[in-house]
Amino acid sequence: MSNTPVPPDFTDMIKLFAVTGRFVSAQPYGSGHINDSYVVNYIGDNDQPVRYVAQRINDNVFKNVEALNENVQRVTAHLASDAGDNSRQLTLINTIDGQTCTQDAHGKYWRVYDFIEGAHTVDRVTNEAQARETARAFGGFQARVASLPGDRLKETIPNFHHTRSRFENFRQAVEADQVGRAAEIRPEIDFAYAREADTAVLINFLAEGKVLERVTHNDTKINNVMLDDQTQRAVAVIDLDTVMPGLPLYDFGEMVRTSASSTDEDDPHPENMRLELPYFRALVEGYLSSEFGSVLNKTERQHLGFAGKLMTYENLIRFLTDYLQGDTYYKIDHPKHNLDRARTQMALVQSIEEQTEAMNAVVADVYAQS
Ligand code: ADP
Ligand code: GN1
Ligand code: MG
Repeated sequence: MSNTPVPPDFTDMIKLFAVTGRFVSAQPYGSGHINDSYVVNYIGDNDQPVRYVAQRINDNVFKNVEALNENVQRVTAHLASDAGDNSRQLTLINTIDGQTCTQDAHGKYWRVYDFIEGAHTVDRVTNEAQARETARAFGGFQARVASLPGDRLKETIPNFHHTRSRFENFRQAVEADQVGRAAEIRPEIDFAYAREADTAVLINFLAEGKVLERVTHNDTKINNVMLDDQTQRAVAVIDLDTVMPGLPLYDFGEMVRTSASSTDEDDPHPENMRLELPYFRALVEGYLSSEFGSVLNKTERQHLGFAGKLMTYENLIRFLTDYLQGDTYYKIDHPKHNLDRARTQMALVQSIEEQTEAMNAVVADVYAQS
């Protein structure tokens, strides 16, 4: 996914941060759908190259950037206090006057992170070890943020995984049909409407006290975990913008969507998309082996497969909503990008439905062996 080019006033912005040495260059970086990310190359005071990641925060998506920054600051500080011998954590670089971010001349917010070196992200799972590591990393992350001191984290995007309200937004987008695209995507709309009942399941469990709210990551897609270049082990969880109260099943479900699937989220050939059972097994094994594994209760354990379906469904209706509203939320590279994304999600929902029993049997088997 292309980021917008480096803006002309980039160097004015970056020199406000407590980065040391001499600025060399900056380039668009990464394939996230939300923020504009840039890798920034410096020559440090010791004449060695040093890199940073600068991000322009998407204030269309995050309406309260102050609250977002406060959350990220609290979470990164907490992770740092518990880092042990792992020095590779997401670390904010403050501005020279001690702020976590700054505003440019256009009022846009910028922040800077240390570049996590010797590690990489992947956009698509290609082996079981990656799936296992992803689940281990996010499970470990959930275990660590469980002891976050202080008040409840702010909701950086209200109702982020409230699938019922996501569905209502979708229905309204279909009815408003703002840019005249609804007729073209009737099969996709009907597919989503037919599964409306699923949207209430986890919300009802929460209301009935069958599952508990915890601090969760909420965006556990595979490219939000960094893997060591040599060992391929997970070294850090990144993209902390949506860390806030949520359900562990949302996090696990989102892992299923991107780490147990057979192709890219935006593969223009949806027939390539299916649920890969061996990757799903690796995810369950990785999650259970993490510090968080023992925290899950019976209802959560029984719905690990369903969570994968629900989160894939949620992404389906979010991509369709954005398509119907004229592509204002996610970055797109071409006019039908959101539709391509929606179609792979639809294929994945279908594939999960076809393999539900097999997925539940995998969960039971992994539990029996643990
Ligand atoms: P978005 O919200 O747009 O997804 P991310 O915070 O996930 O933004 O960043 C986009 C990409 O940039 C990540 O997928 C990762 O590849 C890279 N990235 C982000 N932060 C770092 C970092 N501190 N060190 C190295 N790479 C990073
Ligand atoms: C966005 O920021 P990124 O690319 O990691 C989105 C997720 C979606 C995902 C779909 C804040 O994630 O919720 O599941 O795209 N993040 C936000 O690929 O909306
Ligand atoms: Mg990301």
